[in-house]
Amino acid sequence: MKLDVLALFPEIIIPALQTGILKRIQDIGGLTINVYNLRDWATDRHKSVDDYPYGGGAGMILKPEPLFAAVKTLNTTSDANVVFLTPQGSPLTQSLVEAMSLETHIILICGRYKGIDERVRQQIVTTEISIGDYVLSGGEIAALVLIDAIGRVLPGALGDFESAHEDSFSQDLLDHPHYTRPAVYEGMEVPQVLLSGHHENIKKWRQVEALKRTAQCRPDLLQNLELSDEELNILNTPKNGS
Ligand code: 9D3
Repeated sequence: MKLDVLALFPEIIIPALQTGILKRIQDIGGLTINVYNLRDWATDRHKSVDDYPYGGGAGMILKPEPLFAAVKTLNTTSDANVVFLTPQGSPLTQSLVEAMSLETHIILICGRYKGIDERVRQQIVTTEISIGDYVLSGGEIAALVLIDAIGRVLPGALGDFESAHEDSFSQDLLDHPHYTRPAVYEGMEVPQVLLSGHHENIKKWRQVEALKRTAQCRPDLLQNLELSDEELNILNTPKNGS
């Protein structure tokens, strides 16, 4: 996959791409990322990328010329998915991340100021994405969130140990609790079942704990699931309600 990023503050994005899983997936050739400064496509002698809004009001708007020119340069085969990170976009979800991870060329446009000229949205942008209902100061950090989420699902990004661990059950639920040594820390004990070596019981315990935790912390996630009779039973058992 090739990812081209257009930003006014590329320095926010670049260092994060040199670490961890994002570095690994680029090193093994699964992902090529180029981060460009939109100002490089500014046409006037002041290198301006923004201007006042027609009709008045506070804040500046990204001018159309640099964005049209940049996308024309980058979208050489004119088949890229041109994604605009914006508060008005579709909410980012793991299924959207997985769908995007199958694409071959994505161009990410990071907004700044009040927004971009509407003609860019209409003529160039194919997908608009928001990372959640809160206000950021620009699209760069949102782009980084999207790149990180896509990068880690690409083939080879996760080591065998990390990826094989995701069994089919844990997909739509929150994670179960985790423990490591020591078995007793300041009087607080690790649940006995985890020390038992009884793999079937451990699997069952984790399933119950994941369900309990999801019901407690994110009941909205359970609304969208078809729970089995066994799972409903677990949730309706009073001792699990706490
Ligand atoms: C006055 C209306 N504001 C919208 C709430 C204008 C505005 C504020 C902040 C327009 C853009 C921004 C900068 N935000 C992003 O570029 C952004 C974003 C976000 O703020 N929240 C969640 N997802 C995203 S993706 C890009």
